[in-house]
Amino acid sequence: AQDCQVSNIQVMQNFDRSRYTGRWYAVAKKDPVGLFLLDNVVARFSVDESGKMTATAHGRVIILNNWEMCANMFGTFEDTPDPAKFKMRYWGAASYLQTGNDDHWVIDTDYDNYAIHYSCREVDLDGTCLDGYSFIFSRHPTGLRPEDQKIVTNKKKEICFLGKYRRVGHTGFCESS
Ligand code: DAO
Repeated sequence: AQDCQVSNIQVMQNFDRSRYTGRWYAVAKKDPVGLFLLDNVVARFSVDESGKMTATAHGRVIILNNWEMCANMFGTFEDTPDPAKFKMRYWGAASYLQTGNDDHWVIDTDYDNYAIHYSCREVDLDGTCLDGYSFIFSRHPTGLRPEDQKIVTNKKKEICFLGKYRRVGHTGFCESS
């Protein structure tokens, strides 16, 4: 099932962006080269009047060598022919934060408990992902429910990121700002 070709990765069927809205807590992350968001990552998705998906996110970051702060980020999503695949343009509330334009794919979600996100920034010559990142999101700050863990592990395998995730902690660092 998994040949690790980015073009063969299965995404969520009939993705429903309105059911995806609201708060998601990142509970695990596979980092890209030059990681940015460290922990305390919470994303909030919305759908505007015209039906476009947008998001805000915050997370702890370390910038300029050693300055720890809470980054407030914004994202807008451009639709593609696949309803679960978006192009995400993102930027920070402050000019020194990261900006970019990444793929943003929803691999799987039950909308109420878990979601698996995937983004490959650079596809290798052999069609596999050379530089990518992925968030495992939960609706619950405490983490994934035991019954969702097996599904998530299988999907990590399918996107060829199994074993590459680290846990994302929530200590309240970004709650005051
Ligand atoms: O943390 O290393 C990284 C890469 C993540 C970059 C994207 C951050 C901004 C996201 C904004 C909207 C939401 C999901």
